[in-house]
Amino acid sequence: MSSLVPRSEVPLRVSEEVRTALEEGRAVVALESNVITHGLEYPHNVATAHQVEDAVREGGAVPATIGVEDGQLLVGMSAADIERFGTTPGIPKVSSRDLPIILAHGGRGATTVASSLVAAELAGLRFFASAGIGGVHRGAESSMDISSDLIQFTRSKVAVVCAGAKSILDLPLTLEFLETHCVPVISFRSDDFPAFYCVSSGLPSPHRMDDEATIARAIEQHWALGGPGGLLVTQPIRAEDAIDAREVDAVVTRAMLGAQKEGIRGNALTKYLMRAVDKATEGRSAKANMSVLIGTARLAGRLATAHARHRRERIPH
Ligand code: PSU
Ligand code: MN
Repeated sequence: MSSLVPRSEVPLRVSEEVRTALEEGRAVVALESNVITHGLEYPHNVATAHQVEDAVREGGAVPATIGVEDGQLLVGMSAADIERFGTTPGIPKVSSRDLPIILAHGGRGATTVASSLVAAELAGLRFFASAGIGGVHRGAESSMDISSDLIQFTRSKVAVVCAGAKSILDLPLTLEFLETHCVPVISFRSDDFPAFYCVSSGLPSPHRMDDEATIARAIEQHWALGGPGGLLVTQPIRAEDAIDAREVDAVVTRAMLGAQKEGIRGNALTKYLMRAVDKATEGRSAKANMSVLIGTARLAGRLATAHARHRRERIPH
């Protein structure tokens, strides 16, 4: 269907491999590029981006890393694209509302969860994997800092697999927001909502499911019921790679004060807080980061595969 609908004004460049997979009804998983430019340092960023793509393949799906270059939305960045993004300083973080501007300028940008979902949906992708999503920030009662990732979940029909969100955010408020906006949250083989570095945020998850086929059915039902947006599927970090929750909490609380003093706010805050946690936990957070990215990518690959199978079985050739 998508090839018959003219997407005239959107400069979308879908890689050969991704296009073929979609045409054949095979599973594809979208990935963001902001984590390459802003989440990790070179050369870990590039190495990790490849490991994440490999993990999607292990799950049985085709990876599609998303970014913006020459005013085009890239869906399925090549190894050369990833290397360029990973080594070029100053590539801006581009969220949903920045997309039209960067496309009009013919520019380049690293996509966040939100803007990656926009591109993924346009290309016909149904799955996306990320380590941690943006959410409601601590102190949002006065700063009103709520990531557009959450808004985009209500708009893009893409299932998002993640390890929850970092406790740099207000996780209870993030869950409240998702409930208010009718975004289903399913935790894979866990009773708790995870907190990125930590197996549990201490908050119960709204729903638990233990097998991929049931989750694939729930995703399909969400859309069959007319759900206009996505769902969140969480998987916690492996226990052996986790960092103690009290330790992360203490660091974040200190970093929040630092940010206040230095006047860091808005879209620079996420990176500032993440760097503070990285510094305070030394090598452990980088290791945890990789573990989370790879784990969620692999699960997203498996879920996308289960979902593609579910669709094939329902729609006879
Ligand atoms: N949380 C993480 N790691 C990240 C981000 C969030 O644990 O890399 C990035 C993602 O790209 C996410 C974005 O989409 O930050 C959210 O930024 P903001 O809060 O400014 O919307
Ligand atoms: Mn923000």
